[in-house]
Amino acid sequence: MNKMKDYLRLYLVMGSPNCQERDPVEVLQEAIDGGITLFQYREKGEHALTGEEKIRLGKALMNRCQEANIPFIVNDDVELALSLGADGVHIGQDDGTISDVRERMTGKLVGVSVHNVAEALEAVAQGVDYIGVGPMFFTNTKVDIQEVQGPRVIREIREAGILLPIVGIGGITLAKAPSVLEVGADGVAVISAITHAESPMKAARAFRFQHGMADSKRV
Ligand code: TZP
Ligand code: IFP
Ligand code: MG
Repeated sequence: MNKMKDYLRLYLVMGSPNCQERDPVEVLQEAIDGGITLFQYREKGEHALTGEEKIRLGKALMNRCQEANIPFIVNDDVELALSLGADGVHIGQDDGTISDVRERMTGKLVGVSVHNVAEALEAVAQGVDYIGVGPMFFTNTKVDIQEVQGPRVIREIREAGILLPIVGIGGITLAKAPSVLEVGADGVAVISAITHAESPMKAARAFRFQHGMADSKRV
């Protein structure tokens, strides 16, 4: 569990639609060089790749993660996660029952999106490895988002006695990251703060060196 908490420190979530004109493999490599600690392949939204192309990009991104010893998680798609040999999968509340996914991903990481204490308690009961709580702040990156609840939900989840590794997500910038960590998150998950940065490497590095996020292990 402590290892999972370390992995959540700076979690990059990304797919080709988040990279505009840039090569996603290059964006990921820069982010790795800047110190991300976990990666989720989320190929979603307008112009998202499908079929063979989605698989091919997934393999290329997974290779970079493996070279850097960073776990590679697939969003939503259990089949893809299993066929690629990914380290885990991240699912939403509507992506099949957690227990079914937990069973199919034996020995792998399973993360779940939660929005309140009740969903967090259910995730604990189902034996997930971590929960993603969001959206913390307003974001344009995901269209079907739930209501913005702010870091308060994470505080409530911690106050309910839940010790599970937690990452906050949604509209998190360098300036807002401390408010997410302060309420008990183990790390922050970001898309645009890194993928839209002029230098994804410098953006990642800035998060890592911010108060409470730097450690002696990497970078
Ligand atoms: N889930 C909740 S908010 C979000 C996802 C995938 C998008 C986060 O993107 P950004 O650019 O970091 O706000
Ligand atoms: N949280 C996370 C994570 N990923 C998602 N894709 C999501 C919510 C909708 F960062 F992994 F926790
Ligand atoms: Mg989903």
